[in-house]
Amino acid sequence: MATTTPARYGSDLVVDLLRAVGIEHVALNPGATYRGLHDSLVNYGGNRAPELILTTHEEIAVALAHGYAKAKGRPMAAIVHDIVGLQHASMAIFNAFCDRAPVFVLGATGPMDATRRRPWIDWIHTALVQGTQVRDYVKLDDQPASVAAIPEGFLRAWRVAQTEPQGPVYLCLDAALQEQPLERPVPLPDVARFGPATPPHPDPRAIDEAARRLVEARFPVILAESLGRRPQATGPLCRLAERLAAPLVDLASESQGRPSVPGHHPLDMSGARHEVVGDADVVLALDVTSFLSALGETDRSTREVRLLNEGAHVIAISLDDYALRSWAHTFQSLIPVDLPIAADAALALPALLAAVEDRLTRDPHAAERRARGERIAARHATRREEWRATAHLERSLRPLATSALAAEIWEVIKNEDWVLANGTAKGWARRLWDWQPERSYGGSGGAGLGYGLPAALGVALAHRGSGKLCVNLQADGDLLYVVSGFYTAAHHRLPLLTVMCNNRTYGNDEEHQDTVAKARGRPVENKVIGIRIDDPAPDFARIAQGFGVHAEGPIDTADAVGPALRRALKVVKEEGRPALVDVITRP
Ligand SMILES: Cc1ncc(C[n+]2csc(CCOP(=O)(O)OP(=O)(O)O)c2C)c(N)n1
Repeated sequence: MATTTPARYGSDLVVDLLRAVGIEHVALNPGATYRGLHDSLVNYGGNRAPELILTTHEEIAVALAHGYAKAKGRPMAAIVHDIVGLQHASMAIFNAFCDRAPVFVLGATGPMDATRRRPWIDWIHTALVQGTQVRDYVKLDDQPASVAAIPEGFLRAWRVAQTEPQGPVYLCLDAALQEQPLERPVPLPDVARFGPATPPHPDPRAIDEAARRLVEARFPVILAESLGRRPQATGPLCRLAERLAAPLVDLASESQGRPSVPGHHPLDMSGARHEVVGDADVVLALDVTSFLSALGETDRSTREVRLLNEGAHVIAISLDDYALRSWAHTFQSLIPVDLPIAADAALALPALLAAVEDRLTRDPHAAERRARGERIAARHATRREEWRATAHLERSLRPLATSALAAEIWEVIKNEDWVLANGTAKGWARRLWDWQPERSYGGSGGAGLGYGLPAALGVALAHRGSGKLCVNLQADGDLLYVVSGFYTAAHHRLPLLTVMCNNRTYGNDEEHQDTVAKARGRPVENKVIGIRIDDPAPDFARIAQGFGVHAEGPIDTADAVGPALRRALKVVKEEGRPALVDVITRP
């Protein structure tokens, strides 16, 4: 039912709307273009539901809302000041776009009515149209031109952000409209009637054909990349693989997707694509965009891609075709797909599983299938054994190997109700921990650095009070873009355990400079110039302490990690405060 708002100003109405749709938190960095909204949130809304979360950079505000959306399964809002705040926010908006995370970005502009502008600043900070700055990587941008039009613009953006395929939206609020006194009450629509549409299910005929292909296949392989956007997909995914005796390859850790394959599953062959993809005659790709990474191998020095398998019949289930944009080529390489199915892959899985099970009630290849499953399981077990042995062998290295660090962390957290808010310690968390995909939120999506800490803070905010232990495996280079996120962590008492995987370098680039030097026959030792983060090495423990965060380090032996982590864990669990342990790892 529509209600009438007691709001007195345009920006009060925005608070009513935020509250009506259930947005609990608003991350912000202040700015005069939304002073009206800021006042309304504090003095009209009482700074409760939504509560302000103060960040020191707009990139942090948006990345925090990004992490929150993934952990909570619903959007929070970030408010960014006019042109300049939006420019700072744009990197994080791009990440959220690539990650298909529903982030509700509210912005503001100096009055579009030029007679209402203050000299200088309101002019240089006003654009026509501000949303064009991020239009290529939001699902929708809008700028209501009257107070009466605000509810419609707001609710459309709210709905669009959450409709699959999800993504960030940008709603720009004119400063003059925010500050406009309301002459008469503005009716507030019944927001329950503006929810997102149900996601698309697959065509049953296509599912039946996919089941036929998979059941008749000599060696079917299942690839997943961002399927973990819906944690409920993991159950049917595993059952499908078991029925087919098909290896499961989770591409998430290689490509910043959302994990969906449990690490202990006997058919898990993630990280060993090359061992199975080449033999496949049918490939089932679930929510996969990086087809070339999935089906090919890239030569680091020449950039040449060699396809591991050109003949396999490809069945692809995703909503990618509904998420196309022309500007950034996030759609990636066009590869032949024999059976493309436009549907939410997680929703398609139960139907596909049922169709496969139906066909397998009369399976002439049951014995062969069983033998294949056993072969894959044996290989899976060997790989896990090798990883454990590597971590054990590397334990004495100083500074630490990432394998040994991941093993030490696991010893401390394994009995906790943990979630991994960011990072994987170069994949070692997946290899050594009891890896349950629903406990992990994947990467930035857009590979834009400056994501880890703020997104992890969003995850910690989403889980605050739930008893879950939020862990952030933090790279140093990524952190240095957004290190002031520690202020937000301490100020809002966000219980996050950050462990630095501090290799004191931009490791990925060091590898590239190594590759180029070798290919060109130039001095490899120069690969560290303009790359290493040392001389002086930032002291992350002191930096974090300076923001009011419990911190220890630098630590460079495996033996010292456990005790420091236990002390940090106590701070996080018992005091509900953030803590950091800075561990130096091998470049
Ligand atoms: C905003 C942004 N700037 C630069 C890059 C290029 N880049 C990709 S990986 C990387 C190094 C990252 O270093 P760090 O976060 O310490 O992780 P490491 O590779 O050492 O594990 C850089 C600079 C990027 N992806 N995003």
